[in-house]
Amino acid sequence: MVSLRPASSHGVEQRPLRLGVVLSGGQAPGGHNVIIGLHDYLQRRHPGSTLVGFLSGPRGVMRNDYKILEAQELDAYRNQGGFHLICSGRDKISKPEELTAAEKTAKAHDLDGIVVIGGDDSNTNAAVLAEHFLQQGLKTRVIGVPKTIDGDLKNADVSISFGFDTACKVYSEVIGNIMVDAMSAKKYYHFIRLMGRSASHITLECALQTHPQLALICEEVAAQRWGLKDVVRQIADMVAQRAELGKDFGVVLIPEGLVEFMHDVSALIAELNELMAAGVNPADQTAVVAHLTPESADLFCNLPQFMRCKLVLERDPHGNVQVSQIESERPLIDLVSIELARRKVAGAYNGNFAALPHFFGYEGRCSLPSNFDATYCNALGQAAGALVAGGRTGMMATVFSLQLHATEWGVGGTPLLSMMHLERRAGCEMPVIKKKLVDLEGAPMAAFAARRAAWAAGDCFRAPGPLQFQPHCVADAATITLALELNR
Ligand code: FBP
Repeated sequence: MVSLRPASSHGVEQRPLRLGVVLSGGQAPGGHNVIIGLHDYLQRRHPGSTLVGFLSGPRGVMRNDYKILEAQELDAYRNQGGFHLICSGRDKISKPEELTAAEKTAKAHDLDGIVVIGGDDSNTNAAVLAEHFLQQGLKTRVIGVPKTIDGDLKNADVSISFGFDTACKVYSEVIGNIMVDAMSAKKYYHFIRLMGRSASHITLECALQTHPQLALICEEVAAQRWGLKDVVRQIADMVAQRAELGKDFGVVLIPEGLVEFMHDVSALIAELNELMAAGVNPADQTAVVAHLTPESADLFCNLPQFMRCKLVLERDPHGNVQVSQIESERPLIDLVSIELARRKVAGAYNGNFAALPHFFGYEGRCSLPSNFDATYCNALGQAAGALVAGGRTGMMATVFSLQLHATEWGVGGTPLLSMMHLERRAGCEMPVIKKKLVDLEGAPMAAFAARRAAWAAGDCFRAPGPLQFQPHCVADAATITLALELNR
């Protein structure tokens, strides 16, 4: 890890630099501020520099599709949501011909560096690119910036990826509104699926913010080896317990990645991944079933048709199942309904169960950034610029001491290689940046576990309201997750 310190201009090389920047993967609030922070850094420290924005993600680097980013245009994007200044994409730069195309682009612009703003997969790409440029003797440095609302790109040196803070606050606002409605009407259970591909950080933070009746945490589901039936039983137990108290309403939070963590469904997905990598046509469900183990075939056939279709959807370019398109809240409602009907017949449940499905995902990814994300992103952009100027490559820009006021934050960089491990993707072992899942022994989980029984039985709803309306101290503060993790 390196840490950056302010230097006086005296003795520091101030020659103009030529830098490229690319947004990669899903949107996250604050992305524009990273680019603006980078631009501000260049203008201040290396006047006359050029910033090349590659369009539509890594594809723009490979095709040399770009625009030059100037102060006047950038000003209109300061503190705005979205990635529409240069847009993003999920392409990978990994095959030899793709690396050669990126190399050609770097040479064409005579780039001193490229800043890759992305999540774990995109930063894996950044590491590969940095290595390739070094091997080819290019002067172009590659620096990553930790982006993803999922909050799973973190480690000892990276406290949180940008976008997590804003997305959680936006989701918490709407969850809070739904809770107030549930408490007013007293007739519905709301099943709310929340974005976050694998890890349940978003669901956990939203639970800490809003106090739902039940929040499933994927990492706990995996640790307990719960299957689909166990999850359904958990939810039905809570509904039955509340029915005894005369309450037929509440809110259940479901992490988007749940399907990949229930042991039976995850075994099925792993088998499907191998079949698809081996060339079995996913559209031919008879052929698919013929190749599955009896347990997985049984589960697959008992899933609703729409879910079967989603499970065999083409994987994204990084080999991931597209969980955002799997509406797991719908079959869960159906299965809980069936379980409660069974209990009713057995005389073990006497309530009325009416449930509504919701999905909160894309609307949280492009919101105006919170004060925290806006400031954090600007600092990340400046750090990335300083790392390139300092001749570093294969590093991720970092900002530390985030639990303190922004004036006391520090900036630096940490090697991308130190974050990698081997993972099975598209049928083979690949070195990728390791996702940080929820730590079941960590402070946020402990805080949730200590309160969830009370939240299940009681009506302890909390509606935090829009982040723009919160008093300054709240809007500036980071998430409860970060406060619990860093303020120990
Ligand atoms: P990144 O990891 O690229 O930041 O993307 C995160 C995410 O928002 C996930 O939470 C979600 O599952 C996925 O993107 C949706 O992807 P897409 O935009 O391709 O539908």
